[in-house]
Amino acid sequence: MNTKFRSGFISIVGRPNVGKSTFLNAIIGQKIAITSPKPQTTRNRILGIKTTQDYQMVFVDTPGIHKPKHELGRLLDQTAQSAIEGMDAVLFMVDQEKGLAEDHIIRLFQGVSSPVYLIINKVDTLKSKIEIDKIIISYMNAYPFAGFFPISAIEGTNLNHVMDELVKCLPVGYPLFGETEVTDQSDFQLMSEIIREKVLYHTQEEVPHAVAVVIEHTEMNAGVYEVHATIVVERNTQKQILIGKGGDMLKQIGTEARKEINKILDTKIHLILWVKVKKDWRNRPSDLKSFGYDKNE
Ligand SMILES: Nc1nc2c(ncn2[C@@H]2O[C@H](COP(=O)(O)OP(=O)(O)OP(=O)(O)O)[C@@H](O)[C@H]2O)c(=O)[nH]1
Ligand SMILES: [Mg+2]
Repeated sequence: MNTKFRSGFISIVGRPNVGKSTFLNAIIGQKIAITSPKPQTTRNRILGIKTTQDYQMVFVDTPGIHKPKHELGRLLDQTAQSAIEGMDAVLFMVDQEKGLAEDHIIRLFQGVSSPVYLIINKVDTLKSKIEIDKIIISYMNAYPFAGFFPISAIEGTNLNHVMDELVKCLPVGYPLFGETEVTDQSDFQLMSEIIREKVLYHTQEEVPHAVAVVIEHTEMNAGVYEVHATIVVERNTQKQILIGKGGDMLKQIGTEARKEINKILDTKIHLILWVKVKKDWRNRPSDLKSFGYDKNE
C-alpha cells in the first residue's frame, strides 16, 4: 500500500446547464451522468470515482442551483447546497457564455471552509480573450476563490491542470471505494437515467421536466433479458406527445435508450417502455420518494 495515497471528496456545483455532468464524464473517462441541453438534467447527487496508483478522487455531481417552482426543484437545490459543506474542495462551475458573477449564487460559499475553485467552462465557444478576462475578474472580486481554470469539458481543454490542483487538496488516506468502481449508481439507476436522457433530447418545453422514469422489474424471457420501465408524466397531453404518432416517438426513445444501455452496461437487453400519467407528481413527497428523489442528503 502506498503510504502517501490520498483520497477525498470534491463536489461540482453551479447553475443548471453549465456543463457539470459533462465535466464529470470527461474526468472519469466514461459516461456516468446523463447530460443534455435542457436545464435541470441532473436530479440526484451522483458520485464519480477516479482512482489511480496515487489517489482516489470522489467527485460529487449535483443538480444545477435554480429558483425552484416545484417540490422537486426545492429538493434539487437542497441536494446541491448540501454538497458544498464538508468537501475537500468545491468546484464552482460557470458557463462563460452566461457572463458576469451573480451575487446570490456566490453567497452560497460564505463561511465555507474548504477551497472553492472557479471553473469557467465552454471556452471552446469563446469569442475573445478580453471577454473571459472580464468574467474572471468579476467572479474573483465577488469571492476569494482558491483559483480559477478556464476549461472546455467537451474538448478536454485544461482538465489536467484542474486535476493537478485537486490532488493537492486531498488528505492522505485509504481509498473509500474499490479500484474498479466508477460510480455509486446501481444498474437500475443508470438505466432509468439513460431512458430519461433520451426523453430530454426528444421533447420540448415543460415535457422534459415533467418526466420521471422508473424501472419496474427485469426478467429473463426465452433467453432475453427484459427490462420493463415506466415513463411517468403529469398530463395526458404529455403522454400523447411521448407516445407520438402511431407510437413512433416512444419507439425512437426506446431504441436509442436500449442501444446505449447495452453499450454502457456491456449487456444485451430488451427494453419494454410504458407511459403513465401521475398528476402533479413533482409536488407530492410520496411520489418523489417512490421515483427516487428523496435520498439526496
Ligand atoms: N460548447 C460546449 N458545450 C458544453 C461544454 N460542456 C458542456 N456543454 C454542453 O452544455 C449542455 C449542458 O451540459 P450538462 O453537462 O448536462 O450540464 P449540467 O451543468 O450538468 O446541467 P444540470 O444537470 O441541468 O445542472 C450540454 O448540451 C453539453 O453538451 C463545453 O465545454 N463546451
Ligand atoms: Mg448535470
